[in-house]
Amino acid sequence: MWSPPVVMGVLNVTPDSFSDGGRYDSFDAAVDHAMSLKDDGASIIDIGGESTRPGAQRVDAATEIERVVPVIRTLSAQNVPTSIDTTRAAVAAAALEAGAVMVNDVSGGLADPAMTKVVADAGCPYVIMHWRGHSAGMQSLAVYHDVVAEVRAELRERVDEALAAGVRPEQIVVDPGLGFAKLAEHNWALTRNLETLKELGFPVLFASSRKSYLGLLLKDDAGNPRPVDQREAATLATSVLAVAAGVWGVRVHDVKSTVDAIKVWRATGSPQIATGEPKLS
Ligand code: PMM
Repeated sequence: MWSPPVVMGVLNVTPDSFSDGGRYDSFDAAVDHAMSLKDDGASIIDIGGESTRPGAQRVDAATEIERVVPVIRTLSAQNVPTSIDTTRAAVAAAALEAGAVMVNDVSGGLADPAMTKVVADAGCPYVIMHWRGHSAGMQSLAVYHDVVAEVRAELRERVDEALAAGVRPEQIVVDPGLGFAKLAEHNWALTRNLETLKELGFPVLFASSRKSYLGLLLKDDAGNPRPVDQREAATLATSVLAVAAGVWGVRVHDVKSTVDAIKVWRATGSPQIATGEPKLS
């Protein structure tokens, strides 16, 4: 169940995330949804208590902890593996204490210098995503000469800093951070060049699910982007392409269709199965 490709189910316990914001911000709704993601075949449930959509305002750490910890604790008691989606060391520490088994830091340690120590001490898998700044102003940072080379180099810096803080190489997963300080053209270039990111030597996580560049691709004749709830086929297409390119995992909202699509890909007997740590088992 844990072997690559890992399917990470998204659960945002927030009132304002771009896709599922406001749907699972009560404890019961969040736990129910996590259980259904698990039944659909998710390897792990990625739980966030702060929206990272472009332009989002921040909440404080106490609010984030209040939102995620009871859900993580309940799921852990039922043996449902969870990861904590946060940029804050205090939130990561509280989530790990409540039973989370992985830290997903969209800032790759940039937002909070204390994060790498928490992860090093926990010894858990650590997702280092490419990031240039908090959501409120991040799209003004989407300026690149060569996006693939720059994302790779900036991820390398984050990885080196994590290693210097005592994180072990086998804990690390890297993620290109689609949509974070990136325009559509940057996301497509990164998708086309996953091989270059794999050359960093770490498993790659790919997270395109329902993102706005897919809405732009599928815009109608009047130029209106495809609404968030109608981007599932495009999400599946990109996720399967990424799996076929050898990523370690995909982070998605619709786990069931992703698991089905990966079964289709597997049936082709493709040799491109990602290998390596972390094994999450
Ligand atoms: N995107 C979002 C949130 N967390 N984590 C990783 N590792 N990679 C991502 O691309 C990523 C993330 C934003 O999407 P959401 O609001 O649907 O969770």
